[in-house]
Amino acid sequence: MSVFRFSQLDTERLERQYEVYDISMSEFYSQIWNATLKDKHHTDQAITAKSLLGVKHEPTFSGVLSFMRRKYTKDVADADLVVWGIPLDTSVTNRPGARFGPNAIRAASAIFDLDPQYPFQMDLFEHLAVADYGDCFIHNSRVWENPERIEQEAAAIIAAGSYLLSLGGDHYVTWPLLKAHAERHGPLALIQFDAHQDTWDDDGEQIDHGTFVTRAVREGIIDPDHSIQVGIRTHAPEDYDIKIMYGDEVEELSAEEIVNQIKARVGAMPVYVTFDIDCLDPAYAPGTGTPASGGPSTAKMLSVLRQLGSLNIVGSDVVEVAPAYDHAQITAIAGATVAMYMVGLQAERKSRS
Ligand SMILES: [Mn+2]
Repeated sequence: MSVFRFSQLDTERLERQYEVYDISMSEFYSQIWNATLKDKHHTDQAITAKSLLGVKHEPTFSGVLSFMRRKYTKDVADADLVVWGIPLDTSVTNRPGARFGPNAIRAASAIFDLDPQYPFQMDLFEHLAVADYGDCFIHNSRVWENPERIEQEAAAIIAAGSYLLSLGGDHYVTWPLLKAHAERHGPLALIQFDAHQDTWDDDGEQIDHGTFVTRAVREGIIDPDHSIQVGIRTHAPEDYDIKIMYGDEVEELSAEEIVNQIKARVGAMPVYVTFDIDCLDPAYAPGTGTPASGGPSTAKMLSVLRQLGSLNIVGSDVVEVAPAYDHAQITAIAGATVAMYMVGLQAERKSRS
């Protein structure tokens, strides 16, 4: 029987601090179920949780939805990792709707219940304190004010020492996020999972979801020599010497071979990971603004992501989930799983430190 370690079970019934203990899966389930069944207040932990640590269990089909039942709070002084929604979708070229992405991802993340999360085989929140910071205020008409608001609020979260995991929104949001991260870490390597290069021309003022890479290169925010794009299925006029792994290469290579190329490119630099959900084939992510056929499967890209833990990842985002075009939450679940993996990599890093 496999044995998992749990601690800090944050329930009313198990309120006292648990010693770290080793129990079997069946013991664990019976303990937490017994506690849950006896406690009629054991719901809505997005607002009732007392700690940012510990696995949170409640029925997957009910309750206030935060990302993975993390506590909603603006007080993130003690948070190792902050999840933040940026519901901006005014810069798409085709289908709008990614403003509903953050809450679609939160809703889909309810399926990550009390289990030790596959494939990490651990309670991701045993040592990693994670808060859901809610959403950035996005003005629907004073749209020119939104970029600075995103950048300033992101910078404040990062300055407090937290790892920031942002949920888009369209891919414009990565631009102010990259700037905020570079303020703290200096020039960054970029790993971009995407069907599109996002290297279209930009006059420096437009708010566009296809130009963040252009701006980041021109302003020295990212180092092209250490940056890589994975899954590209379109041609933009510029590549800025960023390494491109096209969709057909990604199809031919194994996940391990893709990982080796990513690691060789990034090296020891601080790296930002942006995951545009349209990197995945529309079969795996129909609910997005600019779908492109010929992309990889969710399984393959998760396998790649899983193997990036040795890199110095300093921030990340998941963008372009647009639930109005989704079916059966396929895309939202994929987005939530990508985000969960990003949390998992940081949980492993915290455990190692
Ligand atoms: Mn993109």
